[in-house]
Amino acid sequence: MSSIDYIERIPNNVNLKDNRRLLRALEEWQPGFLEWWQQMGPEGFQTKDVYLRTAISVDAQGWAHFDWVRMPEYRWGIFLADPEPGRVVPFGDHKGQPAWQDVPGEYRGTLRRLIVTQGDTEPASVEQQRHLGRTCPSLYDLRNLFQVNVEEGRHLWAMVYLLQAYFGRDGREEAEALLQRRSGDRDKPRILGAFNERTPDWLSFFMFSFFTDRDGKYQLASLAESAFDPLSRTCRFMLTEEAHHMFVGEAGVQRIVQRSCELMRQGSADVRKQGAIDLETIQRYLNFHFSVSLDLFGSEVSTNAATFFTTSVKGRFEETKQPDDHQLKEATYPVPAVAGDRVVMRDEPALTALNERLREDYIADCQRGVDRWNRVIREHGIDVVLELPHRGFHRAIGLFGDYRVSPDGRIVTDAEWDAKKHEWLPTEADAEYVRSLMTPVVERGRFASWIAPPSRGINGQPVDFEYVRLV
Ligand code: BYC
Ligand code: FE
Ligand code: FE
Repeated sequence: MSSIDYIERIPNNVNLKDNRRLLRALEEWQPGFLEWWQQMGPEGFQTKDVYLRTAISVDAQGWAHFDWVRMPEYRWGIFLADPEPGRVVPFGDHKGQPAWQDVPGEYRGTLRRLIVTQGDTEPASVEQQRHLGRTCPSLYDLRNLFQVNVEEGRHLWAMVYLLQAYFGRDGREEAEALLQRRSGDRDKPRILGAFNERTPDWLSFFMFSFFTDRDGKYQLASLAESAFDPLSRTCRFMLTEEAHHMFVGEAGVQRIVQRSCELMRQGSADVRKQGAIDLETIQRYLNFHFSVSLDLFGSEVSTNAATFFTTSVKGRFEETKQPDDHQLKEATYPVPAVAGDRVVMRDEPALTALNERLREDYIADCQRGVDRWNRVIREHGIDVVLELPHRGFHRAIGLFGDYRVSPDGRIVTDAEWDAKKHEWLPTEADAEYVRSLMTPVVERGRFASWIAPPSRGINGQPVDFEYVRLV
């Protein structure tokens, strides 16, 4: 492919056409990306036209341009939010200094590692979701899945752009390695735990988009505060796309809840008999996805987190709105600790407690979504409440990784855990039942038995629009 075509193919606002070195690096990387997409991207449907949103610029008109596209021809672009003139570093040791337009030598390793960790999650999620198209509950949902997938692909481009543009040879090697690791692979797994779990069915997919993409929101928001301005601007633009991913998750679960509630209100004692998913099973899936997503925030007490903040590399959620000195050298923050068989709170230096603080912001945001699901249940006159389990429940990373914690926050014995875990986490029988529902529905305007239709379509189109052209 000639470089002229290439520039036109990659919508960007980073002046790619005048940066020959970067252009060459991306040209070398792109075939590997496309090969990865063919191999590990959505299974089937690669030759079908999908009604997709493509970002072609960052302004209000351009960032959500809708059209019919075959996924391998999606124009994965590179966009940074507009620069804030005179931006200064908002926190840490470099607070008040001009934001960095390049990577300071002493923080190269730290920044590279954060960017690689972020970048690794993007293709991982595409890999996890690659089989789902075959069992879609509707054309509308199929399109939403593919929208999320191509945008996660673009998020990989966003991180690869930073690696290629600012990290020289190391950056090129990391960009290559991002295409080599594979979700769930024994020898070359993805970096973070949740991204090596399977996403075998659509209930898992919606839970993942609600809980795990929301980790993306909080991590990206923290990185958007970074002194390294290109990272900050990249993340700010990614956040606009992230909102749709969380919408897909929240609305998906809500429609499943709604369907079950409708059947219950009609007098069905066992909604499984009518091909819907019972609220108990939904609660167990929620417990699983919430807990593995909590692990993504790292340990309660983390010197890594303190270093990221002190060096002005990674801030807090809404850093500039925090009413403090943005350096936190003397401050403390309560974090959970275990005393006997109880979870208590203990003050730690605020700097080392930053992971926990971000996790708390995240939990509060999750709770708001769960409240909206519960409103649907209540409106059907049903006396059930979905609940987030205690943050110590089913954790692998940090303090709670060493304990068994019940959903209501008690430290329990192995015996109690073994006796109750079937009530708390999806069982093999749950998974099998949910799997049994996963038969594709691809007629326009039709929806699977276990999910209610959405209240409206995408981009003002009707719900029965032909979102994916299968013929
Ligand atoms: N799994 O001090 P600690 C998204 C490692 S999601 C495996 O507790 P730290 C998306 C850790 O690396 C957003 N390993 O943690 C969503 C460290 O290793 P070393 C992704 C883990 O470093 C859906 C050691 O344990 N973005 O965008 O303070 C679809 C001790 O770590 C895990 C980011 O994560 C784990 N869960 O914080 C698509 C942002 N947790 O140093 C996309 C960038 C920890 O001993 N990453 N470890 O070798 C970060 O900010 C940090 O790396 C973390 C960990 C918050 C993840
Ligand atoms: Fe993403
Ligand atoms: Fe996402």
